[in-house]
Amino acid sequence: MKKAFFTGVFVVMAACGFAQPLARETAGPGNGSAGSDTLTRDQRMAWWRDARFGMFIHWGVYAQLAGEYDGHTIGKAAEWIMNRGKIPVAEYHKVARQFNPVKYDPDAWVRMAKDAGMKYIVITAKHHDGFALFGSKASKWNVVDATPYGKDLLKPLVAACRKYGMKIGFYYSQAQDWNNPGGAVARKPTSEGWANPDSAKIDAYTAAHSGHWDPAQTTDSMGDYIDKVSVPQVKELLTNYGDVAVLWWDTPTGMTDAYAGKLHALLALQPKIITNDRLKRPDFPGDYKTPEQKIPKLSDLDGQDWETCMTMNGTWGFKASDHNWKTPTTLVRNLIDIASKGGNYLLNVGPTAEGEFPQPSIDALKAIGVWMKVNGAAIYGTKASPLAPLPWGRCTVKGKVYYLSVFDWPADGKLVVPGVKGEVKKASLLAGGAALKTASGADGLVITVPAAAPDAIASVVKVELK
Ligand code: H79
Repeated sequence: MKKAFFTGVFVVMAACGFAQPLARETAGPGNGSAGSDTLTRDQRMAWWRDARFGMFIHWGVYAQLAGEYDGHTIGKAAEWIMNRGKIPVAEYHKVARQFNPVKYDPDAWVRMAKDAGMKYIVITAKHHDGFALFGSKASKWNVVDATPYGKDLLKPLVAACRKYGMKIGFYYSQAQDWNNPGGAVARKPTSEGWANPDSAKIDAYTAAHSGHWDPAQTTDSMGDYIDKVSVPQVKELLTNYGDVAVLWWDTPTGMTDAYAGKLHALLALQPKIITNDRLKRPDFPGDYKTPEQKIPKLSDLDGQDWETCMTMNGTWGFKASDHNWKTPTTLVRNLIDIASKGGNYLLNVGPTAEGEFPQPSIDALKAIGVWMKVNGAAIYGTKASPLAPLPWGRCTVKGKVYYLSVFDWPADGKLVVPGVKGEVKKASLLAGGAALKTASGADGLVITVPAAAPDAIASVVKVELK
């Protein structure tokens, strides 16, 4: 009883900005020692380190535009269209009045993620366009109040995640917001692919107002925006949806330690939550690093947890004209490469405005799932390779077991693995389970493999040491 009372007081104090929450091991400035009932970072991170593979979902009003405005294709990333096209606030709001995702089937979404072998989902609760996918009392610019659909999009997704044992996390653009007044703008708007007739006027305004392009964006200060929108909405997200596994901040433009402290304090509402490193640099490092659209080189890794987020084509939000899809082979090999370096893969889907995954994403998820069903042991709960880089593929380890994912199958039937120390108990193929002969040669362990690769994407040889 006593403990619960103190925790309650603590949360209220923290949420009011009186105190930094001390209930986290990895916090911002001024964080003291952790309380006795506090989970350590290792405890909070355990599921995530085992998971290795998650789904990012970028969804919002921009999906309605699908990369096109006024008959023109704008910019590269479709979720940036409002900024890249200098679209006025009132015009963008009109787009929301068409957003009606009647084909939204969160149960099917979660099943597709699960069948692909993904263990968590992170969805854009609010992207830089400020549009909340949830009912919010802090701003009318949300799906319930601003669209004909009129229903919270997160609630049923959270319910489906619970049903299928999927962890759910929220992406929240805490600083950048192009619709709620006072929100920051990280990059000057442009007319990429489209000449906005009001460009000259807009450019003059932009130059004088830190990148904003519409007076409606600057009727409040950033401090007011943080207090009136960002903090209350994060509080809503961490209060109204049960357990939230991840809070994924993005673009800390204009953040101060004071703003970040107010947002960070809210994490006390979810003692098990983990966060990325984008709340504010450098004093709020969060729990893991977030290389975007790239897989780090071994030499760039420093022992910290990390997650590569990546698109399946070239855009996060749905873009009708982007057909530049990565092949299943690339996606699976990316996942293996990432696991072999000890990271996670957060692979994006950008649903349409109607609420459907694009068919190429569905197909890719299915193909990944086929591989994962046979070879998932080489990914889940594994650690980075202790071996020097291998010319034919990648390695992950789990205790005394090595998983060798072979991209380039040896033509001579001999897979040479330098650097394996210890006696082999058993070597086998994950596909089919056939046992393989091993011998120790001058260049390392030599495994005799069948003439043809069992899997054109990657064949996994499991080596158990004594
Ligand atoms: O949500 C996704 C991106 O929209 C977001 N982070 C991922 C997870 C992001 N925000 N800012 N940035 C990434 C970096 C800025 C990229 C930009 Fe651009 C380069 C903005 C304008 C030029 C990418 C390319 C977006 C539009 C064109």
